[in-house]
Amino acid sequence: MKNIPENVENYLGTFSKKFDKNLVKLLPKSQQFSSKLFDAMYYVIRVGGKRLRPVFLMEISEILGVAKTYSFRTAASIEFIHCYSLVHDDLPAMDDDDLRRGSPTCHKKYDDATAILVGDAFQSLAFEILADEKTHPNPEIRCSLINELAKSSGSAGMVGGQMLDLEAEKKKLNLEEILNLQRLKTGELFRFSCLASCILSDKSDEIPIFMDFASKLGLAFQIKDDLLDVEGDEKEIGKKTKKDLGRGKETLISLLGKNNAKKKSEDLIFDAIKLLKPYGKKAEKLIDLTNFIISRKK
Ligand code: GRG
Repeated sequence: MKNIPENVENYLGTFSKKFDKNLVKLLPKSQQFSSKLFDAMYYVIRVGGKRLRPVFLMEISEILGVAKTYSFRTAASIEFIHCYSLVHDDLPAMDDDDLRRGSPTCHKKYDDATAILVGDAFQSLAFEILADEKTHPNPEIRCSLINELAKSSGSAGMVGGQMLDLEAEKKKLNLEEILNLQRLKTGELFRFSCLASCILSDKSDEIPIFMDFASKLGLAFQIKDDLLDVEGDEKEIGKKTKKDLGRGKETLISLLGKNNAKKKSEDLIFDAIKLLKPYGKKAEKLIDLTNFIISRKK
């Protein structure tokens, strides 16, 4: 395994340490606004996370020959959107969670209003980063990134998926409806991670391959997330488990059964990796990360 110290988990640990150090530098300076808001934004970043969307974006970008500064800034924008979604998702009006990434959720540590504003500020910051010419000198590329991130995270993307998820508490969904919900809520941000690398490299020929890769990756990630919710260790995962079960919500596990769901996730990862074969040795790290999506314990 070239360039991967010991195993993927170690590699991800090293990646996220370096990534977070630079991510913090993109936060606006606290002297310019409320220090409480800054502290809460900093808190959310500091409690960590696996940084999966950034690592996929940066690895695919490396394969496609994108400069690291460009891929890092774009990866930062997707992580800020992801962080905003988690902070808002944890609020009492949504999932009402006390624990995230093993630490008190933002609204528990601060308060609901601050958590709402943290999410809002992260969202604005993500687009501010993409609009800056440091992200790419070509304005058409920057515009395309902004457009795609808006679509992935908005009403026809993550926010739309979250709305369907909230509505799912009151009605039973069938498999097709669940797949659509998950594609929007979770899959869309993974789609952006893979698409953004193609946009940054200006290699539109690669888009169909990486869009196919992203849809398989996103669904496999979601199945694993559902499996962890059913059988994962609360302490290790760092958040409350068995929530969907408790609310009587249909999931891919309840509809497919645990074994079929597991098999489905393995098949998806197998097929996703097959798509990377043409990239040869250059894709070794990406293949390891793709396998990690279903081997992870949190
Ligand atoms: C509130 C607009 C809005 C959207 C919320 C992301 C989301 C939509 C809800 C989170 C609930 C959830 C558990 C979704 C399943 C997939 C998911 C996003 C899991 C968390 O992602 P990880 O495992 O988290 O990458 P870390 O903490 O590692 O960053």
